[in-house]
Amino acid sequence: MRRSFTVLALVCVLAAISVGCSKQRDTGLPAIQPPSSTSASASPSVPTTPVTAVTIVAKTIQWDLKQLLFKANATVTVTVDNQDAGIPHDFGVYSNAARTPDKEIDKPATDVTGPAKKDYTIKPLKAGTYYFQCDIHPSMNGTITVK
Ligand SMILES: [Cu+2]
Repeated sequence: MRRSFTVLALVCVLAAISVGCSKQRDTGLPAIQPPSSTSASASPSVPTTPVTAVTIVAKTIQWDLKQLLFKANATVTVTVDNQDAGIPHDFGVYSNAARTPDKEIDKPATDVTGPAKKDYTIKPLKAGTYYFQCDIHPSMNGTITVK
């Protein structure tokens, strides 16, 4: 009698645990993901091949890429995929992070208000390290390596 009560109690505890688990799974909320920038999938954000065209996504006032690799002495098309509804972004290139006006190499003529895409044509750059940012949100910035 005592033994069966113990077994029954154990079954109840297990049932409670599994119900608790399934409740957690059924919240309808998306699973919590580790930040992509610090996860093991670092390879997409650190390019290894210089390109003449790249798409950069603006979402929640952040770029998805912090490092770009451009081909030297070639016109490069940067497609800004602005996924922030009602928020404008643009893409400016500077010689350094001080980004004072005289250091600006490629000033964007217009911005793009999301959700929408816009191509920015970057004039040929010599090999070296440059800086990019959204002029509207300077915290959206990163490094361009040209080689
Ligand atoms: Cu912006």
